[in-house]
Amino acid sequence: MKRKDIDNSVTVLKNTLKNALIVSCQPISGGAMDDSPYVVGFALAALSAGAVGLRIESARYVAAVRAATNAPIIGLIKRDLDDSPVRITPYLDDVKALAEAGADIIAFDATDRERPASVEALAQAVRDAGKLSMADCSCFDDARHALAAGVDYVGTTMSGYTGGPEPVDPDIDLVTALRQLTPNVIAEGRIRTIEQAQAAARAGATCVVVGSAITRTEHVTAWFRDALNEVYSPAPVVLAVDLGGTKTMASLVQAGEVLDTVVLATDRSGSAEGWLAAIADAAVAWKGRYTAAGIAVTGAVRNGNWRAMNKATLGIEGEFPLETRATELFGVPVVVANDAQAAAWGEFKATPDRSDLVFMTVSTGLGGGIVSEGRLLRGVSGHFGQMRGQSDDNMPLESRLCGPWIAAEAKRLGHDCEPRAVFSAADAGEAWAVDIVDGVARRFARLCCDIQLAIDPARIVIGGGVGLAAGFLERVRAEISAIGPSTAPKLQAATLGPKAGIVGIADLALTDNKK
Ligand code: ADP
Ligand code: BMX
Repeated sequence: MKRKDIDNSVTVLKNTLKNALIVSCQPISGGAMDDSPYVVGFALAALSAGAVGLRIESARYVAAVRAATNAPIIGLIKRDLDDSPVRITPYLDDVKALAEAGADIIAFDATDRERPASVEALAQAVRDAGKLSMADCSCFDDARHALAAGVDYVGTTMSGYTGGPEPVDPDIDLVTALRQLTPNVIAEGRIRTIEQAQAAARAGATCVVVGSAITRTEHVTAWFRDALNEVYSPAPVVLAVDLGGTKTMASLVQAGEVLDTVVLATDRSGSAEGWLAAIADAAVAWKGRYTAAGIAVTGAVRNGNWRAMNKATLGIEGEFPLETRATELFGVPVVVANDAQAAAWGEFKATPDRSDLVFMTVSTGLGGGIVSEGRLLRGVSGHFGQMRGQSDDNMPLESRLCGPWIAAEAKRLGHDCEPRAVFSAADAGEAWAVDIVDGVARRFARLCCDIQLAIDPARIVIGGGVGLAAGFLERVRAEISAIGPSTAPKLQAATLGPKAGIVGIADLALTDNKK
């Protein structure tokens, strides 16, 4: 074709795609629809109902669809490479194959990641083949880079797919952002509903690509199946309790979601029977709504029995038959566990990260839990606050690390206040408070480094009233870097905050049948 004819056909193509619906016809690899007749069928059905363009994966399917229609085709090739996370049209030869198969526009991954061919080289290869290019971007910077390399369209296709949990909703904000760079923005990725497609168009997309919601029968079927399951067989509701040395939380939890919560002060002069009665009282309005209960408690739990490791944290007398008494009281099957172990499990289940973790709560006492190779360790494991260190006074570490010590130390220095106020004073730079808080942070940092040496977890997750107090983690990190990098753990604040124990014990209540 002559230059002028090419320019004309590009203008016609760009005008055709303006304000258009493009349907992506990509069967699930190896699925029942993964064959040319189905792909062609979906493509022709979509075109017959008003789609203007198609997005088609693989040279084979592009050729098959091209033989059946003259409609614009965005072609791409997906590959799973060993040495690069880039999947969409990674090679220059892929561009050639798609052009020869009849694609009008060639889409490729334009993310800033390890890749076999650069964005510049791919954009040039598409131009050399006389086709238009679509850069599948994950963010604003990808698009800016791709446009500088001369691409014709930028798409939001890769947003949410370059790390971290996959979002559910489309990235409409990215459409808006890319419009600052060019009018040639294609909205693509997780557009499942009519409203989402309209939102993308309103945000300024020149055209909108819809895939799974139209052409992946397996996905759409699963959406409906899951929605119906919620009605026909809803997840069980659990009464979840987290009984600590200072406060007691009781919640109704369903599928990891906390539906309702009450918080009471733990009566430190009370008894196990009294604490259970207070919980039953607080939860009386929920009777009939839950079918199982999980009770996480400060102290050691073995074979359903409960006892104190440190009576200063909570004075549980002797060995209390917690599981038996709670089952009688609540009238449903009950699972019991240590509070910090339950929180470790809650944190493990809260994110898709399956790496080993140690959880530590710095609260009335200092408790902990270990999840190793997907399994929660039980017994007294994780009771780091009970370790004695190398001091000669035989005091457990927690006796100089937690809320009660902070309050006692403040009082000794003439400041009769709660730990929360000590933290505020430290933030305001009051020397006495800085000394207390930094001392706690230093001792806790040493403990974290020792745990790293003992277990080498991928992460140490911190919770508890003191652990989550504003500025505490930063101080601990500073102390850790002073100790040295070779033992430095990766510290994270609990994703679930103070609800880690509640969510964890709710899950254990349904899944834990070994005691
Ligand atoms: P429990 O030990 O009952 O599980 P918490 O995790 O709330 O309860 O820990 C209670 C301890 O944490 C108390 O000593 C309390 O004073 C202290 N604490 C609670 N909130 C804060 C805060 N925002 N800043 C500092 N200390 C706090
Ligand atoms: C203590 C110990 C642990 C508990 C931890 C945190 C008792 C009563 N408790 O080390 O079992 O996990 O405190 O408990 O011996 P909390 O009350 O501070 O949340």
